[in-house]
Amino acid sequence: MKIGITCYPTYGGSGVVATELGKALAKRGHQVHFISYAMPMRLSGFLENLFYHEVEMSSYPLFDFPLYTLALASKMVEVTQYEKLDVLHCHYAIPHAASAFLAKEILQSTKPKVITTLHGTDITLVGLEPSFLPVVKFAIERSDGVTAVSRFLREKTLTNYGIAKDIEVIPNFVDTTVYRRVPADHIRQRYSHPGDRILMHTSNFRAVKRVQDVIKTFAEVRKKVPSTLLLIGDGPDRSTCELLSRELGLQDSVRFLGKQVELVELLSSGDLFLMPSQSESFGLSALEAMACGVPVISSSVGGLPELQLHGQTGFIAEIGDIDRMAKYAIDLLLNPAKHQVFAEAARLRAAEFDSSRIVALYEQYYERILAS
Ligand code: GMT
Repeated sequence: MKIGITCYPTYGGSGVVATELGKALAKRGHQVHFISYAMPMRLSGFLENLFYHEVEMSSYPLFDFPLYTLALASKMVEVTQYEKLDVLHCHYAIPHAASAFLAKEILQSTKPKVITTLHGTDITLVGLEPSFLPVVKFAIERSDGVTAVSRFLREKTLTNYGIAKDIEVIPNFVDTTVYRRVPADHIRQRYSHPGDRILMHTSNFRAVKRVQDVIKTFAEVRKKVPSTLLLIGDGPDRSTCELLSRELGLQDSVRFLGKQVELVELLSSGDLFLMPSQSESFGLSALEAMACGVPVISSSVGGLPELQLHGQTGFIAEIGDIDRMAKYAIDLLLNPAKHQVFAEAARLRAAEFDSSRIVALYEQYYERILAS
């Protein structure tokens, strides 16, 4: 197949899923064309069957705001025409699905099938704003195929937008041959004190991630267990979090590592992964941690309970219940045998979301939509 993929190229789960999917499809012999305003973060190096088309944005005095939706639609038209794409696969509905609809309307003879994958806040937050809602609803309804990354997100889409449409649930995935526990003593030595247990969190530090709860939970854990907290990523809440760590006197044990591309060794140094999000349609970073044998303490929101199993791969608590999250963390960290059982269960659970299985589901879905 010839597949066009559009995603946000920067840090963020939807871009990661789109890029890993494109790479996996290219390895399986499909021709994959990424169409975006910048090279997706995980798309470095030469890969056979993989192409990148940059959406050029011209500036013009009249345009106070960049007209990305239109420029993207034009690029989709161009690439579809010249590369004879079968499918335009949009990750994150806003604005990609609307651009794809426009592109398809413009293309007369070479109409590709448009598939939209819903990831999270495109449905649960931004998409609900009055300035976007009608367009998001329309673009979803007019896509030839729609997938969601969890059952939670499918239900939210159907109810929040009053849409009557078949939405296929295809969960996120991880390559467990890459994401596995590797030696990481050098990371422990570099960032923590001898004998410390390592708690970990990776995110884009947006309010929805509740990174302050990570720090507050860690503060409780540290009263009982010598430990270090590694915070990976960057975003709007980082300064507040750095301030909070200092206020709590934790500046020597909370380490801010910023944005990182190579996560496997870092995750492999972890004993526990914390994800106390306000909203989380899937929780890809928790899955990556689980694949590296790290049990997860998470909130109970969205698709998280579809991924991690309470009392087996980690524990689930109500949003904001710092005391309970700390209690669960302390329980696991003070019981090495129990921790080991959870770590193995986390890895086994992650294997159920291995890319080899999930990428095949996307392939089958493309075939089904192309035949419709
Ligand atoms: O929806 C977002 O906030 C952005 C999106 C992203 O691009 O990072 O994250 C969502 O998609 C990920 C990949 O499918 C999921 O793992 C995240 O749970 C989801 N984020 C939220 O629902 C907050």
